[in-house]
Amino acid sequence: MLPGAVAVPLPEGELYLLPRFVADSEAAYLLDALSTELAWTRHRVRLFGREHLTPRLCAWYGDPGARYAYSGQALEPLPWPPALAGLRARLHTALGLAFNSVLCNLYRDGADSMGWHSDDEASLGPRPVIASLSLGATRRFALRHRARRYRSVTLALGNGDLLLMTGDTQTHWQHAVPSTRRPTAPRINLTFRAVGGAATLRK
Ligand SMILES: O=C(O)CCC(=O)C(=O)O
Ligand SMILES: [Mn+2]
Repeated sequence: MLPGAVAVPLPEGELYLLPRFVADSEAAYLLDALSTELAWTRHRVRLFGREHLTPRLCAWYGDPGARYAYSGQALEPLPWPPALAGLRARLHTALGLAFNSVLCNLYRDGADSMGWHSDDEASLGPRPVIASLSLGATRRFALRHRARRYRSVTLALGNGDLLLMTGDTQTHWQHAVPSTRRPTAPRINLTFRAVGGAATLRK
């Protein structure tokens, strides 16, 4: 078992939560630093044949060549800034996970969101391991089974929490971060990925 991980029961999927993987004060510092230092932009995505801008800000970092095919477009990664390189190294040391890229999402307030999707791009391999680190405001993270055979699952992801999605999760489940009308402070989520499918989970 991964040190500090809580298994979240998910039929036909595999989900682990590591609450406060990053301590409060460091998470607050990272939120601040990454908010200003990363190259935030709204990505263009293709949904049902139409182009949209993401309802949040995004940035894509990684090793050279870790190109990410994302909703109809291929993104070339920017080189690792020190703060993201440090987190990637920590995931490797603490959990034995080797990632070559990270998709960063900035939810400026409750109106920013992420629609239903699975991270099932071919470039991530068949049973990808995705490590998702949350910084800042707590937001609802919802999962629904694609064939609707099981009840939806909702988690509250708070400052410093790390969520690992692996096994068949991306094959059978979709996830989303819904918008909310409640006054909501900014949140950054970093989803570390292995383009080429290299990360394995040590249990
Ligand atoms: O913000 C989150 O917690 C989810 C992000 C996500 O699903 C993604 O980047 O693919
Ligand atoms: Mn996702």
